[in-house]
Amino acid sequence: MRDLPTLLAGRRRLLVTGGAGFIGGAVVRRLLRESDAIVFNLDKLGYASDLSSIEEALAAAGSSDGGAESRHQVLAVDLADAEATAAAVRQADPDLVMHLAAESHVDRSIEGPEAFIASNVQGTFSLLQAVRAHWEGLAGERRERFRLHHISTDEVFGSLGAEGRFHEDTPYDPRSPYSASKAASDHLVRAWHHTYGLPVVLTNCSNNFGPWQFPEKLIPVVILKALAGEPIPLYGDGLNVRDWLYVEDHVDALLLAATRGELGRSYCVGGHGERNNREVVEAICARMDVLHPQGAPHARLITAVTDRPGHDRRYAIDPARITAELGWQPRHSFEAGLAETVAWYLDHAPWCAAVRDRAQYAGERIGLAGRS
Ligand code: NAD
Ligand code: TDX
Repeated sequence: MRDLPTLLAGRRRLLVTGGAGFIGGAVVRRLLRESDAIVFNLDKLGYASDLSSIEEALAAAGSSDGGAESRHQVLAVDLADAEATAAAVRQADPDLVMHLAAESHVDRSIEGPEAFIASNVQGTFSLLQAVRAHWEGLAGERRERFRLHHISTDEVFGSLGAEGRFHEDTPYDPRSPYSASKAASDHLVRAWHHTYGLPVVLTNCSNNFGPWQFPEKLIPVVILKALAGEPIPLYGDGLNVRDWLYVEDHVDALLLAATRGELGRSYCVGGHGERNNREVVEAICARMDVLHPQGAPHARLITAVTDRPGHDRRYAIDPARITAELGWQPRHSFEAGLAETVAWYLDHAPWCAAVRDRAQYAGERIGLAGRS
């Protein structure tokens, strides 16, 4: 990948929404480490948010988060609040917006869909209106260069059978409250491009994994259950397939699409990493046997539990467009990324405990919506 300053091509003021979350945090760290841009991190600082990875990165670079000249400025704003969002966009005065803020956990969307409509639909609408006003006020080169990059998911395309892969022309068919809210946000972004001319780029990515992911998603849940010697919950028959991508490879794709993607175009991102859930869980248990032999064999903890309501069977991405047009390639194999991730969680047990405590989430099953 080209170096970041070359990609940014003089864009100095970057607004990242959701930068206190898992993927947004990885984007912010990369921007702080590899460019001299000022990053405005707009986040409602919700249950899944944590800034310690960014604070660590700033400390390593010998810089802090406090001063007026700080390269990292946190804007604690809920996008569902249109006025606060407009004020935050005016304050950031951005050359580029990367929109990652969203409620992101499917199980929580089954339990409480309202928050997903508020953040993902209403929030994206507020942001689009605020960004449109900002862009219409720009002139000259700043207006020419400006873009909004909307970050979305492969789940908008629905569920695959045994064959085929999602691509940019796959019809939308979302089936969970989460994926429906993300599909709605994609449609809003495209509408603002077609109707108002807002310069946008979209990406739809498959399942991410890596360090600093809030421990409610499959991979960190399994690591922490195995470490605690507790039953590892495998939904249904364990044969649902996801296309796993290491988070830093997603960040590569996002920075390419945000800066080099064709306006109005979307790019599917996936890592050629298809695995069924049983394979993923067994691979984690095997790593745990090496790194935490006291608990071996961890696979004895794998426990079939009631399936997720409406559980999508298979996701898989054909990343041919982003590979051919933008030169993107994943740099981590699933095995290498997983080994790093398992080791990272074992080294960060206090962080996991602290973020779970703060979120009042102890690792219990969510999202059965009345089933048991
Ligand atoms: P995350 O839950 O770890 O972080 C999301 C962040 O957005 C949180 O810090 C949260 O506080 C913030 N946020 C949510 N609603 C907000 C609002 N109304 N106003 C301001 N901030 C708000 O999620 P993630 O896994 O980092 O996902 C980031 C984005 O990438 C999401 O848009 C998600 O749909 C998309 N995505 C995620 C994956 C994945 O596997 N995790 C895959 C493809 C796409
Ligand atoms: O304890 C579990 N046991 C289990 O079998 C959990 C938490 C999940 N699962 C299954 C459900 C899925 O088939 O594992 C698979 C992965 O589940 P999640 O980690 O919850 O991810 P998924 O539902 O696939 O959605 C993720 O990928 C796409 C992200 O959470 C989304 O934000 C992203 O858009």
